[in-house]
Amino acid sequence: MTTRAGFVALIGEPNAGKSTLLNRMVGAKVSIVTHKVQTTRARIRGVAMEGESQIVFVDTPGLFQPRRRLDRAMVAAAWSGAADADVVVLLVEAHRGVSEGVERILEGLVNIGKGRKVALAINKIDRVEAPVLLGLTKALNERFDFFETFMISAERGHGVDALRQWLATEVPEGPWLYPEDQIADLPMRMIAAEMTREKLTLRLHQELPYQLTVETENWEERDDGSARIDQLIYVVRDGHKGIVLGNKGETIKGVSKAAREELEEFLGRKVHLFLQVKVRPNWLEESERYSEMGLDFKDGNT
Ligand SMILES: Nc1nc2c(ncn2[C@@H]2O[C@H](COP(=O)(O)OP(=O)(O)O)[C@@H](O)[C@H]2O)c(=O)[nH]1
Ligand SMILES: [Mg+2]
Repeated sequence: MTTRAGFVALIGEPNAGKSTLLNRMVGAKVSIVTHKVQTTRARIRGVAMEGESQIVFVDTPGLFQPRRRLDRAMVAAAWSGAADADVVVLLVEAHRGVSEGVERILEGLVNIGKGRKVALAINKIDRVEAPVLLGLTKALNERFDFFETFMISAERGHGVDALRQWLATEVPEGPWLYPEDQIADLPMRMIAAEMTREKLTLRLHQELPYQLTVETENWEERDDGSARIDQLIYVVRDGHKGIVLGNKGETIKGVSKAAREELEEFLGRKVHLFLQVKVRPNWLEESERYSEMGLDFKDGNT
């Protein structure tokens, strides 16, 4: 029996549905998802098995025109995720079509795509009528020589099996890269921090979610089988701290409860979650914060 294993990078504009697709492929929520752009900050790997093939999906931050240091580091992580992969899947939103952002990614793909299979996945097909899909498939394939085109709904699961089956035949022959039962290669403390960041992102508005970060400070296994997890939320301003806490602490309480419930489900045991908010005006310029997120600080240099 020949086994196969390889890396598949999911790239696309922010909000294209990359993290949703990764979670569906893996069958568990390893990458956080919100309706806001730039939710994913680091490269997150999720492992899926298909027959004798092990497909390691690499979720990447969205590709967009970066402005801040964090943006630049995120975009660099996304492109290098693609450059390291055996197969690249570009996700394009069916209802948005060939946007300016997609045009720019196609230009970037010309370099990355050499000697590498690049497939197109038109996502969110649940949002458009069939004729739109045909036009879009044609338009995109005229601009780039895609190996295959798939039409999917990452959220509803349409077309996802066909994509996974195709990928299983495209990853190179070789031994599996991870134990069969492993679904992600992100440290648990980072997954836990991401869960809290997701809940914050869902509850806070405008720029605030982009100007905060969450780190797991302490993780203690207790004798009764539960875990005590302490996390720090870094914000850049005093005013932000007040907003994160909310009136009478309502906001942080809601965040803490939602994050704890999700963690308990993920871990299958009881969790005591303690959140603390700290004002740290310069965290976006601190290299340690980047390494905590799995990003390269230097990539943010101009
Ligand atoms: N209608 C629809 N929405 C989707 C689909 N896939 C993802 N989404 C939504 O698109 C938003 C962005 O998804 P996410 O996976 O975070 O995108 P990412 O930024 O590319 O990782 C979320 O609100 C998802 O629920 C889909 O197939 N159909
Ligand atoms: Mg994402």
